[in-house]
Amino acid sequence: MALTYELIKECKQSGARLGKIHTKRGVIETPIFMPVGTQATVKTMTPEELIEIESQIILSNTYHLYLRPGHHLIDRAGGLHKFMNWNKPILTDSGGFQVFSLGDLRKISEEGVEFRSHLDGSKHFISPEKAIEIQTSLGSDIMMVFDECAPYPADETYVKNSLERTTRWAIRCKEAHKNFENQSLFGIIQGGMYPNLRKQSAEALIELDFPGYAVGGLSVGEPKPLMYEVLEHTTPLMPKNKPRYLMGVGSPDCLLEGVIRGIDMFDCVLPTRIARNGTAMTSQGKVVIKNAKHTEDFQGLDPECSCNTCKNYSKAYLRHLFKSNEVLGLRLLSYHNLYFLLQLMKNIREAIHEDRLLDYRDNFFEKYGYNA
Ligand code: PRF
Ligand code: ZN
Repeated sequence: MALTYELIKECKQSGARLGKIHTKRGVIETPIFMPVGTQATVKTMTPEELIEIESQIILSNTYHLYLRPGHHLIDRAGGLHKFMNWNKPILTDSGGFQVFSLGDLRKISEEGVEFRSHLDGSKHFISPEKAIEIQTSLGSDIMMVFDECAPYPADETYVKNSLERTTRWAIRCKEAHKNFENQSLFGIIQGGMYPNLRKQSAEALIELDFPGYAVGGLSVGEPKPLMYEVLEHTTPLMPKNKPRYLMGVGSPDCLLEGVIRGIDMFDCVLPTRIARNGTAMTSQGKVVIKNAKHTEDFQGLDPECSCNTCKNYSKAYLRHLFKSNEVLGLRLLSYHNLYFLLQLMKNIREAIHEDRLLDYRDNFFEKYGYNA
């Protein structure tokens, strides 16, 4: 068995859980946020810096690495960990979501998805078997089944057909997956915004006995209260003795609300993406660093943050870097935003441990604002 989940404690105030995921590359304390390294790099961050801010696991993408530099090259390099110099766990997404995001450039059939590369327009085909082959070459610790993430809104018939095909694809992924001593394969629950379809998907996948389960198809444009409602229906259907992963979610409010509804793992490009356009997440809410009011503000970004960016650099300096298009600005803000979210998760774990998660959430929102 490549991975086990140890349930340490259930929150007395909510559905939150404290746990540990044991992998061959170390223990992951949950709930956890996973920084995203789509192209075998968490944008602007060295792996040494990721360690410094206590990242426990990162996410990478099958689709992008298959197209460039190619999974065979990464295999020859000794696998993704060695290729990018990251020795802690890596989770790879299957490519399903990325391929489906291509819009006109793709064609879905029972067999798989035909698509054109966003890089050079060349034609490719990814099937469930191919997605497993690629992830096996990459050598990720956790791989994801090849799924379809239905758009929002979508009618019930469409979503039902889509989730049933996703279930058939999950069976094919499981059959293609051979390296289970070293790599764990997670199932992905789909079903859109329909509680009955979420139930159908969860039951079918639980039957297949994956070592972990993700909730896919959320944070695709629906209002946040609806996402919370769907989660409330879905997590109680998921096994207690396995990790639960909410895919593509990473704003502070959604992390808190997700944990409260029983989610253990999250990933999102949000912290690094908004950092590169000059937005910092801070304990007092978002800071838009180019704003003129920071011109002569010689204080750090976040008075409550003890990351290297906040300890050593002023808002005036960071603003200057962004106004001058200096790359150091992107690095310093990415570093802070990731530190901020990882620290938030650490605080959440501590609050669950001490049975005060709901108070922690209320205090957090009071300072941060609800419209995160
Ligand atoms: N499926 C996969 N990856 C994903 C999603 C999904 O539904 C989402 C939805 N938010 C993000 N990433 N495979
Ligand atoms: Zn900071």
